[in-house]
Amino acid sequence: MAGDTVRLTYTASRGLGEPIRLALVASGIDYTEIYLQTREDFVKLTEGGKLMFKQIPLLEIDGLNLIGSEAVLRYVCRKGNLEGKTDEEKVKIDMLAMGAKDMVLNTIMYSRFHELLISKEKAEEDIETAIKECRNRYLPVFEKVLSESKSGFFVGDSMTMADIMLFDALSCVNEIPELKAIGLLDEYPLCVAFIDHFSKQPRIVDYLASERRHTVIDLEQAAYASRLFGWLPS
Ligand SMILES: N[C@@H](CCC(=O)N[C@@H](CS)C(=O)NCC(=O)O)C(=O)O
Repeated sequence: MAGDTVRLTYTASRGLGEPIRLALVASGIDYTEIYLQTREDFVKLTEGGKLMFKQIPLLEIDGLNLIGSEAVLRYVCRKGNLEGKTDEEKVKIDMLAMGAKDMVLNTIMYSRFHELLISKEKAEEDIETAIKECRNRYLPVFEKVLSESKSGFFVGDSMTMADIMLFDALSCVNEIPELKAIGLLDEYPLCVAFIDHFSKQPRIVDYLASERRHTVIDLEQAAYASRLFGWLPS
């Protein structure tokens, strides 16, 4: 890799790559992207030795091949001073970031893959569970934390990794058609206001308006990822 180029390799979708992209943008770190397109692209990369566990995202930065989306995200957040100021802030950021990730990955994200690989009924069950989990476990907590915030950010007085993970997760709740149709996020006005606040932050505003910002996962993206990872034939 030439000079100090920072390079993210992932799919042309949000997925596990999106919080890393948002952290790079918020930190003012220029980066280039490689979108893997085919099964062959992925297999070739796994054989190249850069992926410790043969999984993406991969971030090439500072002469390192970083993998593990949370490890990568934390590395970037350390460079961008997005990791919180005190130990208490740091652990709150981690707790909220984990909650955000669980809300999306364990409930919403798999429904698109299940619809494709199992059945529409299974996907509908997933969405029902997602709605319950969002209402009973996650969104009231995020709303309460925001009600106690003086800055509009989740922790402390400036943007942190928690805001990045929460923006990614709340955007997903706001944009997945079945959740949007019932106005799920509208029940949590401070979460809605947070999306707006985060969207207007320097550099983020331009990123979100650019072609680099992908749409929320749909069946087409799930099929593309499934072919890439060998869950569906190419
Ligand atoms: N814990 C890892 C999981 C990475 C992961 O599951 N990546 C998927 C793409 S989103 C992948 O590479 N799957 C291919 C495979 O497991 O063979 C992380 O957070 O980066």
